[in-house]
Amino acid sequence: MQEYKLFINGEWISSGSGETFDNINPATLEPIGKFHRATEEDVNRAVDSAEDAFDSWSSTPAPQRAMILYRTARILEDKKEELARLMTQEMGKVLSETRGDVQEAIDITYYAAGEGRRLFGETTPSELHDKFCMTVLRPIGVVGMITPWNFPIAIPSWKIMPALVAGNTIVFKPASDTPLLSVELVKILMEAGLPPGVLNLVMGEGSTVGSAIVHNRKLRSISFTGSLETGKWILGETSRNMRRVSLELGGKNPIIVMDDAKIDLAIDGVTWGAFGTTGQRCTAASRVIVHEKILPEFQEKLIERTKKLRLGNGLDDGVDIGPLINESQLKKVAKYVDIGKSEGAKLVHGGKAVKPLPGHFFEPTIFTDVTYDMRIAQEEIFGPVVSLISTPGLDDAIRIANSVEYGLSSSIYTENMRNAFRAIEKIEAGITYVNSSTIGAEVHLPFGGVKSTGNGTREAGTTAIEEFTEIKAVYFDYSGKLQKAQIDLE
Ligand code: UN1
Repeated sequence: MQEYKLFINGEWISSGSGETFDNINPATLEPIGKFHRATEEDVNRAVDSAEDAFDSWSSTPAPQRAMILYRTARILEDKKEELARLMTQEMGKVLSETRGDVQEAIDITYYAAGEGRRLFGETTPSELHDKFCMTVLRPIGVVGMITPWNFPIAIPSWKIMPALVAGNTIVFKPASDTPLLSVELVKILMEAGLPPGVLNLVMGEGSTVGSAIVHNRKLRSISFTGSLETGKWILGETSRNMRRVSLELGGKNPIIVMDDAKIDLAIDGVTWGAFGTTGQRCTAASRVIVHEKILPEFQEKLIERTKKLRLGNGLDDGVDIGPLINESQLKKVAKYVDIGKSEGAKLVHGGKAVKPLPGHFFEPTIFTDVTYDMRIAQEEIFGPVVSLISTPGLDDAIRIANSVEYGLSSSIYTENMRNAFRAIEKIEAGITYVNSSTIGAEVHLPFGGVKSTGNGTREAGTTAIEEFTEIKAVYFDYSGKLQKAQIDLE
């Protein structure tokens, strides 16, 4: 079986312990490769190599850094199909979605490359004579990145590309369920001309490798996408040594369907939002808050549509839903189905693990008669389980939408402008869609959420650069004499 090593200081090297872990295809349970498991010393070596590379990389003019990203984007385009196929084998989601994942990486790479000629600061008059004020952006330094398995190339690219164009150097740990696409991404960046040491790849579990990243004080910033539990742990651990932390955590994203909505359009959106990526997106639609007047019709149509979805290997034509990523996710989803039943929700479709292939498949599952406070309507399941909640009207629907700990994505289906704008104004979330599902964020808009979804940062969009730069205020006095701000005012 093929072995994949760590990438430190421009070289593929074996882990210090020589240990490896297997990467398994979640549909077939066939092994994909052996990946080197980094030790704490390996992580520290990666950080030192990024630190050594920082001076030269951060001094390279940003438009020249950007040229490497333009080349990267073009290679990603050439390899889109190959990468998508590898991703389906590694992660399980269907080919049309893995193509989308690679496209998202291409999009953010071009977008970040464009920022190379746009790292704008501000200029402003001084309150004093013969003095000029401005802001400039500086890179943060060596940054650590820890990424999830559900978007194996898009999410690493959201972080890596803006960080690189801004002049940072990187230590990057992908999820241990999907390290292959990260290896491929690193190879592509190197082929595009990234100097050694600028990007270092360490692989392995969060409890060891992730922890070594979080505890290495030379890292000036940690960017993490993953679970709320791990996010809280990272914040706690880093609070003792004052570092920047950006967290993108969970979601319990609602779709409100009003009685004036186009029902078939809403059914399309709910099916895609709840069962796309087998429900394994932080933006997945897991609660559908439906106006009571249309609930019976909506429910019937949703069940009818869901029955048509085919589970299987994401590489095969006609398959709509791939497997869950691993055994522990399968158990978690099954546990939540039991919780839903015991809370008194009505299971009207799905609810079981199935075996079209040896892997971790779970039927798309619909619960009705769900109340807003049940655990299945409050906690992130990260699987193909959707809860239908009845509502008498918009104010109540918005209250339910806001009743959870998270606030990432949200959506409303309505033909009434007033309802739409009220939802935009009142729903507590980082993203609100009108008449489309909760998933499908585009890279040139900020991505992130409120409440426990994060700590206030946003990725992508113009905020992508904010996440990876520091602002310096510059005062340039050309008066030739001491001038005191706030005092020498006339
Ligand atoms: C995630 O689930 O962590 O908007 C990211 C979307 C995708 C990104 C999802 N573009 O669903």
